[in-house]
Amino acid sequence: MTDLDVQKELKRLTRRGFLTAAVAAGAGYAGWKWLRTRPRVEGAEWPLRRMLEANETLARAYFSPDRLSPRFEREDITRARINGRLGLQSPLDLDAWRLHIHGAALTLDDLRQFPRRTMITELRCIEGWSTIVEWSGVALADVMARFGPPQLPRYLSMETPDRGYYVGLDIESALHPQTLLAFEMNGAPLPMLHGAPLRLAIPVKYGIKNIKRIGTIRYTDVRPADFWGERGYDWYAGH
Ligand SMILES: Nc1nc2c(c(=O)[nH]1)N[C@H]1C(S)=C(S)[C@@H](COP(=O)(O)O)O[C@H]1N2
Ligand SMILES: [Mo]
Repeated sequence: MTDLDVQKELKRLTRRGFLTAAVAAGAGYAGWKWLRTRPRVEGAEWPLRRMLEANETLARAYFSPDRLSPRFEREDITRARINGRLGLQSPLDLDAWRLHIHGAALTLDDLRQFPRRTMITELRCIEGWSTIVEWSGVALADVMARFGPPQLPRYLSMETPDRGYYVGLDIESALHPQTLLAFEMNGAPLPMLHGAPLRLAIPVKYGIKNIKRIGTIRYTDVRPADFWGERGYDWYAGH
């Protein structure tokens, strides 16, 4: 499939999914009730879930580690916006913080030993807005190569130290060259509400996967729990 075909197909499927919902809604309360009483599949009524699954299949087919998310210039950087404080409410002692990964407990200085990476990319929220941000940190793939099993499993999960927020990632997206463990944002240390001391910057995914204040990274072959995935959003959340 060419880019254009994929874009068209995605549009068509999305439209069809929305149409199912719109028809149900248009039929008035009865229709809405019908939609809302469809059996739930992983947290969403099936017509909606079918749409999300179609999107995931296409996004996966479309996904390639060589496909880079658009990069921007310094002058494109927009005013930062704070969204989502789940897992950020408990007090955090920055000196005591560690990244727990594959039996290791790493400090920020340990992470700084990896090659430094900087990128200016779009952070796109499913709510419909986006910001352009400069992120600096290290490639998650580099850290995984050092702190991970020789044979990588299919998934990886990340959670905040208090487990108030958690995301699941397919291993391909985790290994993507633009997937960073970021400790700086727009040229300054990561502010608290943007996820200090360490967050995920993953422009191939929607904002929901860009977890702030990472405490633990785990490897697994079982599709991991995902905060918004459990609440009916697309688990894959690629765009
Ligand atoms: N720990 C944590 N990380 C999170 C969230 C959250 O609620 N808690 N919200 C997510 C959502 S929905 C978005 S859009 C981005 C927003 O990042 P920002 O606040 O740095 O703009 O963070 C993501 N990471
Ligand atoms: Mo978001």
